[in-house]
Amino acid sequence: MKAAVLPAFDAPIETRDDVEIAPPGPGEVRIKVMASGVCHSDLSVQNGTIPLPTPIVLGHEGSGIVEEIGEGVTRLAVGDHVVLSFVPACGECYTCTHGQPYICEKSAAQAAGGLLDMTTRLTSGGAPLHQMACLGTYGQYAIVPEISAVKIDDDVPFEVAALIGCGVLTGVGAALNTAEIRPGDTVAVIGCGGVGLNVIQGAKIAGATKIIAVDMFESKLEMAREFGATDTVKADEGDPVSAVAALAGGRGADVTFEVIGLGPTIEQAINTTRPGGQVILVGVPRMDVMVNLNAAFTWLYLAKSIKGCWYGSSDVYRDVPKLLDLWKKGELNLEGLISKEITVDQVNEAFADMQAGTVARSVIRHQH
Ligand code: PAD
Ligand code: ZN
Repeated sequence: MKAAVLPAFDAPIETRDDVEIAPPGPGEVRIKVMASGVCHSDLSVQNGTIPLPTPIVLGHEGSGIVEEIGEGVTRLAVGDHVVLSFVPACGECYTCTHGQPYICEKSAAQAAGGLLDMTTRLTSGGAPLHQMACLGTYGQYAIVPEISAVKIDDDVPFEVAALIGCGVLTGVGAALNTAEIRPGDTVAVIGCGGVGLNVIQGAKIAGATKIIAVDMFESKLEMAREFGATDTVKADEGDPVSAVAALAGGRGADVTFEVIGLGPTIEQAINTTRPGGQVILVGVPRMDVMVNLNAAFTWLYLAKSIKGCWYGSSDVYRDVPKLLDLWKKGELNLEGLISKEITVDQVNEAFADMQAGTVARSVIRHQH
């Protein structure tokens, strides 16, 4: 089969035709991957921000059709259409049974670049090929754990379903699950890419009446307005912290989301939040990024709370149907996130477009 492969850290993506795929093992399913979004986290594997073993099939925002089921699979059947979840959620471990399936204990295996038993089902040129997030949606087919796929209705377009798998669950979930936004709140969103735009539309659904979008690119600020931002701040023109404060009654935002993953913008997010407000960290920083905070002022006298947001604090079995419902009612704009449909050979261009700020999302349509 054909797959876009990251051969080594910092190397360009290459399309390989010789990828062999093993049959699904117990608890696994074979997916015919139909569509995959290109997310910044894929690029972050290439540049070492998210360290994973190589060579690896990237892609963790996908949708497809179940083609074959392994022994003991009960949740899924051949022919089911699915959204792929970049965190497997077993429903049985300590964190799953404590309302935190987005950090399911089984997901720790993902760091090895394989499936739950830490081995991969892919080879290329006779050598093992890793799979990102137990998925690898830049491949035409994938073997994934049963607990990494959520059945959806057959009438949902695959490119829409793919985006749910990461950007929408993460961004909308950050606003609806991780944060506690109250009707009438002022919200700031720093970073308006594929994930940040979803934070913006989630904040609008949560009832925020002032949504301040911050980005380096005017093109992104325009998209932000389409997704519900009421005010915009161009990050490289003056100090974004005072610009947000001025728009937020001089006191700062009730809730600020950082959706980039850089030390300086994480500090900006903390400083643009009003005393007593919430800071939600969504962007994935490099492993060596440290934040130096004044303990007395940040937490104590100013009573700010800082929350990490992994996968929008989502329960995929609850939230995938919920988000699709919101989309069907016209409250979530998913088609508008798709700036470009591409083939699997065009991932390098999609990474370049993402960095140039010209796309919300590029979506790969696999040919079979
Ligand atoms: P993206 O590249 O589409 O968007 C990032 C945006 O940030 C772009 O619009 C940039 O112009 C903007 N930006 C960059 N630097 C600055 C700056 N200094 N000031 C203001 N704006 C700036 O990425 P994305 O939306 O796909 O992903 C965003 C982050 O979220 C990234 O770190 C990714 O790894 C992370 C992510 N987190 C989770 C999670 O579960 N927490 C899930 C998926 C993605
Ligand atoms: Zn992602």
